[in-house]
Amino acid sequence: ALTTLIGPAQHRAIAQTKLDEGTYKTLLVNVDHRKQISLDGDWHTIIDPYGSGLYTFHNELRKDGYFLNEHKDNTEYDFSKSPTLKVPGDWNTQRELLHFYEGPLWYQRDFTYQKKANQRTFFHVGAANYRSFVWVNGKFACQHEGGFTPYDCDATDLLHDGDNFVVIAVDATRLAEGVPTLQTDWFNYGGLTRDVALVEVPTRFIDDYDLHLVRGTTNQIDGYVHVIGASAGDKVSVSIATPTPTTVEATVDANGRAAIQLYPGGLELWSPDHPRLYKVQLKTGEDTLDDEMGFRTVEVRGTQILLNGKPIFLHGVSIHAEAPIRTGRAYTQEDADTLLGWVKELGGNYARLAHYPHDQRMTRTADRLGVLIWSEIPVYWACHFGDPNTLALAQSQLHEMIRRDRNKASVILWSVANETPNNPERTKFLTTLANDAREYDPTRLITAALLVRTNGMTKIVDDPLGKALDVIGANEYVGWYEHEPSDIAQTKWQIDYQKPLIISEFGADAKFGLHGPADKRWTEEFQANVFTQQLIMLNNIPQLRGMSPWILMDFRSPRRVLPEIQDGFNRKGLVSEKGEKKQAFSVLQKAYKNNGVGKA
Ligand code: GCB
Repeated sequence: ALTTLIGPAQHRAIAQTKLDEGTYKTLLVNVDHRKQISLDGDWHTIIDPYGSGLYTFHNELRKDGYFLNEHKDNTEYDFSKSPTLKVPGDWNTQRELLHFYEGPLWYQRDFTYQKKANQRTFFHVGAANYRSFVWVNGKFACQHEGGFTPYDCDATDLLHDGDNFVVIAVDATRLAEGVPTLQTDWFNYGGLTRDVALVEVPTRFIDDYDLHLVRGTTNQIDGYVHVIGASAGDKVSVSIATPTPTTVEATVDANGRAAIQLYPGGLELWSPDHPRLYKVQLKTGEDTLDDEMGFRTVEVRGTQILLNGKPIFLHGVSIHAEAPIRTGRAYTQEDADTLLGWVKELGGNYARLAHYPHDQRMTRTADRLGVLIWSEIPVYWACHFGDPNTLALAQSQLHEMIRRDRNKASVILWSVANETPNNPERTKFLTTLANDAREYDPTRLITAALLVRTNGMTKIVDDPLGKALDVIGANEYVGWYEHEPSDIAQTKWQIDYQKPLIISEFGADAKFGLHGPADKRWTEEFQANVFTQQLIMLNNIPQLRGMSPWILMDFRSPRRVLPEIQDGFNRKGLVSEKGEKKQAFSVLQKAYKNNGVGKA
């Protein structure tokens, strides 16, 4: 009953449509180093709240939907006369009319193309929130569900020489059984929110690889290269431009996979203080793929997190993919430089990228700047943990996240969830995800942000999900959602796991420029005091190994409606959405710069 209040049946029709053929099967790794024909820019758009571009008046799938991009006498739409939106970019902040619109919305663009022999062409979408359907020259190419991970659809046979067009229907309608589910504390920016491009590869090409430093060593790099279009016995080579450049050749097996092992000479290990990246080149047949990679190990020993074998403390902050100054979904290099620049300015060595995978520019930039990264899938709050389709969806987003970023030295933590309700169904669901992540990438640490129980002035970490994790993440809001700031320092902690603990969130709202006494909520002084008291409390937790307070910058959230203070923004930022620093910024900066918290 509630779902019909959200929108008429057809409003949800596109988001819930499953077209049977063409679900993408390929996901190109390191696509930003591939030759691309960018399709960024102005796309024609049609707002289609009833889904009439895909459904007939009796709600059957149309054979002549908007995807045909027709111009007949009786055609009742015309992309060429419809207004444009910028790609990449959420639609909500580009046109006032679309501020709270969740879709569906149709995108169309013309482009010219020349087919080349012995080549495959993929249509790459960096991210489209939440579901999207791609047609090339009127033919269905692929669909994707999940708003924060990339996909590639094979357009080789759909393209022709000369004029071509592509139509993408994007629906950001929230679905109860989706990932994320209906309720979140962030804005549901819809649209083609990241780069769109054509990517050309030879018919035999590298789609995926993994190269990582082996734990306990300082010069052994293991992994694999996966090749599409290869025959067993085909060769691949991997070169690393260390002071003594090292190349290894390997042979592809019947599954297209070549195991790699090499010992580069003079390898300097990557760390936040020394974010050394090396040029890496992979080759097979006509395909050459370059990368820039750092090499380091990360592991847990008792309650320690070890980076390159040495204990490390994570001085960090949480970040949403929200664009500084202009607001809206972040996607530019400048956005990444600004956000991660603030982390460096704080004296931080770590960022939690909440609550979904961010644009690849963030992890690339973190590699370059030396910022350790926690990366997360949007399994957030009350997902439908009993639904096997929801699990499959979470698994595909987990896979896509790991696959895209597994060659980034900065990324050390995969998080499977945030603040989920503690019940057996949920524990089973998330344990499956944690085990999947570990199996898919045994070189990193698995975590989740747990809710913490309260008993009087004691915070208790005993969520059974902790058993499945390498590192315990815990969110707590002592001094904001519970108790007063003056209670924080006396709060005791009972942690049932002998594992490293990261306080993945704490914080308080403050409106930039609002001043008053330290016990007056919403003022900068109140927030600064919460940070001061929290740092005292956190210093007394012996197994604390890191923190990522909530949050670097104010971000848009429809839940935050208090006039004159929130006005549609969660105000827990250390800086406002315009980049103005609040007092708490310098409280945290002083602590991080003086190493005033967290002795590893
Ligand atoms: C939380 C959530 C985060 C919210 C934050 C808040 O615990 O993990 O997404 O934005 O609290 O401000 O309430």
